[in-house]
Amino acid sequence: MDRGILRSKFIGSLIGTAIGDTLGAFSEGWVGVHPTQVEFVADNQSILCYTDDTHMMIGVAESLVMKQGFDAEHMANVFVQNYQEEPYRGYGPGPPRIFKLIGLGEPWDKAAETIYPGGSYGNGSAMRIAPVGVLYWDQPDELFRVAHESSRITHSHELGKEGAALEAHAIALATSMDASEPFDAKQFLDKLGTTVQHKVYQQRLADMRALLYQRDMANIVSSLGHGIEAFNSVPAAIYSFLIHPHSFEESVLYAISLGGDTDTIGAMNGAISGAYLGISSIPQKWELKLENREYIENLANKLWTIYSNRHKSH
Ligand code: AR6
Ligand code: MG
Repeated sequence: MDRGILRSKFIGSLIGTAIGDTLGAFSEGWVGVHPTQVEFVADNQSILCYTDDTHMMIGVAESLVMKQGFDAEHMANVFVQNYQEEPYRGYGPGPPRIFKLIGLGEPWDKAAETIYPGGSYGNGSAMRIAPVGVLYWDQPDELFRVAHESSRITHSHELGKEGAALEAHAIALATSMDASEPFDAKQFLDKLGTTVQHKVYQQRLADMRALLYQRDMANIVSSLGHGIEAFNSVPAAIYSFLIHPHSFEESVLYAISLGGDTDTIGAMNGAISGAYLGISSIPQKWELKLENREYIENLANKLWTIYSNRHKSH
């Protein structure tokens, strides 16, 4: 693939996460939201401020860049430090409790197991996974290992880890594909299906396939969910991309219109759509208003450099 296009996909996925997050932030918890409402709110803001979804995605990227790859303990400490600096970002209930324990000296791989039976299956580890999805898009073993292990820091439940891995896989696939070629949603689902382990996610993939032909919104929400749990939000984000592969704007607005955990479904959708279509697909009217846009773009470029160096040495 052309290197310029590939680099643009790295940037598109990180900025896409942030745009989906900022656009969906005001309607979190709503039953549904009309796309024109989302546009209206965005048009009337001078800065599009992001929430914990993007803040944690930044933490993932910062750690990958500083360590030139994945180091779980380092990433955990970056999360803790970022949270201490900006605790007002709207974090879910679990992570701040884990960060406190790690701050008190609890090992990174033990703290997450102390909250919720079996650990958390919230969507908090899938929403931040874009840097992993692009950096390891062509290394499936590393992609899945790092998705699972990075999830474990805060979301150690099997369903939490698998949600992060499914979202990472969708981002990696989107990165690998040439957006000028015809898009085949069924093939995309087939590929995702090859790595999905748990029955809950297998069922969601089957539901997505059936819903490609029957696009009733109430049915989509009742089958795929729009909640805070990974299995009730990652599928909605992927599905919204599958039925709008050629437009970042339509894809993200649709994902948010499903209601529920709108910022997170928007962020996870934006990560996939941005990875498929590249940064140029993201409307300037939003991109230019994004809080800390240059910083996020810099992180994407640094991930790109790590990726490029890895390929030079082979
Ligand atoms: N058993 C029962 N409920 C659970 C379990 C479990 N094992 N795991 C999670 N939940 P959390 P997050 C429920 O706290 O994933 C921000 O607003 C439980 O109700 O780990 O980081 C972002 O925008 C728990 O409170 O947080 C995202 O929308 C909830 O799932 C969201 O928060 C979330 O899990 C991310 O939250
Ligand atoms: Mg959310």
